[in-house]
Order: sequence, then structure tokens, then C-alpha cells
Amino acid sequence: MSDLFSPFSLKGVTLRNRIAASPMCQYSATDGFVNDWHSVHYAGIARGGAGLTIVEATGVSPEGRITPGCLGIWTDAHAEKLEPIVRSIEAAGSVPGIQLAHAGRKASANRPWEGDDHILAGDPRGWEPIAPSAIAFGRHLGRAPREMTPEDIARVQDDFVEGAKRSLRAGFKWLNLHFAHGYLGQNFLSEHSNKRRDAYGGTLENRSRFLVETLTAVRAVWPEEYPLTVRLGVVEFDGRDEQTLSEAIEVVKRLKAAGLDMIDVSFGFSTYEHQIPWGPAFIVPFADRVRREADIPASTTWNIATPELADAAVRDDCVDVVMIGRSLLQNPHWPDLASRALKRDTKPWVLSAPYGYWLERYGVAQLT
Ligand code: 8OZ
Repeated sequence: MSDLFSPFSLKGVTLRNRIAASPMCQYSATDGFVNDWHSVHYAGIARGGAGLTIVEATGVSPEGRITPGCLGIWTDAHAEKLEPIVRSIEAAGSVPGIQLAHAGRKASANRPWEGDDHILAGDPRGWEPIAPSAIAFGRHLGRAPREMTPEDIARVQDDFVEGAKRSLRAGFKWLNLHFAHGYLGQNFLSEHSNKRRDAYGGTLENRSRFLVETLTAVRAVWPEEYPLTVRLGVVEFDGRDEQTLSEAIEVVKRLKAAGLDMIDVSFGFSTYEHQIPWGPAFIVPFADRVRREADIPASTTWNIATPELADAAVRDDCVDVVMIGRSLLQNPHWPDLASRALKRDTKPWVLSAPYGYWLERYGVAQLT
């Protein structure tokens, strides 16, 4: 039986444990470039013991960023600046991953702690969002996007491909396409945001076309030995849960046929009219079902905040990998604490030798 500290192999990549650092926006970049904040942040998380460290949502184009502070990978220079971060993650024994993203109708917003709302049209800090249909998300994200033309769709898909190629050249070994949380991929899939009458709207086959085509194009340039994963919102908690979930499972099957290696299960956040049942590990049962019915490795996230919950998700055979977010912001060394709490603090150390050796030799209790 696998547990949180069992290694996990997918394609040619092996994670030292089942703990992944979930991609978490830092909103701290300028013009999409990483800086000292990101260097310290990612090295810190990787040193803390996570088996996989996924760099935050990184815009495949300038207009694909959520905020002006989001990372981007639309030039080679952006990718080159990511190389030292990749090296520091690997040097700490973690696998370097990156999440490629396009924010669709939620793009061009202020940083969360500076309002979280759309930047007003005409403000030079912002830009015009694009999406499948000219329908605003609503409330604080009230700016209507421009409806994408077929040329826009082809161009954004090409941006994902170029982003994947640059990610590979920067040294990343794990790719996650962000098709969840009301961003562009989810905008196409969801009937809340997609009212198109062409080949990209209407039936499930049409609404999933952008996702499947993009995945297919990325797979063609992303090596077979490296995992290609997708974060997908499989449920909206909008009263149509069974329909949305069964549709999503069908989409995951199509993505798998197009080369998807693992599904990262989340929720859609396509509408404000939702009743999200926030609670401990509340997405795990959905991930379990998608994993079984689509017969594909899965990870999930949200409120998996204790070692026991994370371990149970793996031991109960619901997911293969657990994405940890806020617990790693609180304490990048959370994997070490988890191993002690679960009494699995045996060799190999969860922390790298420069930390792990001393903690073993003198014991933590003697230091406190
Ligand atoms: C949760 C909290 C803040 C940001 C996303 C960028 O939806 C996010 C995000 C998620 O992927």
C-alpha cells in the first residue's frame, strides 16, 4: 500500500514522496519576469521536502496573466530567468514543474490584496481580456471580455506550445496546463462562459475542443518521458454537479487519449452562483471518482491541511499525489513535520542532508 512518503513514478520521472507544492500565484513579478522573491520562495519549498514543486500559473501571453504581477513565459528571456529556479529545485531533490496558464475572462485584475477586481478599461496597467464569449464573470470581475476569433484561438494554442517548448528548455520536467478555476480552458468548457455557435461551443465535444486540441499540440512538443498534466475544474457546485462531473470525466478520457498523463482535480469556479462545500479535503471524493472512471493517475488540492488528511488520500487509494498549498506557505518544511507526525521520519531524511543530518543527530526535541 502506498502512503504519503512512498515514491511515485510517472513516465520517466520519480518523485521522492507524494507531496507536491501546488502552483500558487505570488503576484510578485514585473512584466512576467521572476525575481529574488520567486528564487527564495521556490528554493525554500523544494528544500522543505516536497517531491514536486510546481511553479505558479505562468501566462503563455501577456494578456493571459491574471494580474500585472503574474509570471509569464512569452519570450525566451522569461524562460532563461526561470533556469536558476529550476536548478535550485532540483538541487534540493524536488522535481521542477510549471503550470502554464491563460486567465481568459478573469485576466487583467488587480492583485488580490489590492482589490482582486478588474483593472478599469483605459487604465494603462490593464488590458482587454479575451474569452470564448463576451460574457463577464461578474461582481468584482465585471469587465466583459472580447469574444475570441478563430485566429485568436489558434494563436493562444500556439502560445501554449511555445510556452511548453520554453519550459522544456528551462529544464522543467513536469508540465501542468491550467484548465480550471474559471480561466480560459474552463471558460471554453463551461456553459456559464461559452455561448459560441461555432465548432468551439455548444455540444460537449465542441466545448472541450479547445482543451483537447491544446493538449494535443503541447504533447507533440513535450517529451514522452516527462509528465503532461492538466488542472481541471470537474464540478461547479452550481446545482448541476452530476452533469458537470460526468461531462468532465468524459473530457478527461478524451484528454487521456490525446496524451494526458495525470489529471489534477479541482473545481470550476465559472460562476458566483455556487455553494462550495468548503471542508477538510472536500475535493478528494471527486478526484477519486475521476481517477477511477477515467482510469488515470490523479492529484487534488484544497484544504488538505493536515498530515493525516494528506496521508489518508493516498493510503485510501483516492489519489496518487496530494497538492499542498497554504500549509507550505505557512511552513515550507511541512513535509518534515508531516513525516514526524505520521511517525515516518526514517531515512532517507525528508529534508536534504544539510538540514536532515543535524535534526537526526541531535533530535528535534533537544533543540526545543
Ligand atoms: C486560489 C487563491 C488565489 C488564486 C487559481 C490563481 O485559481 C488561482 C488562485 C487560487 O488558480
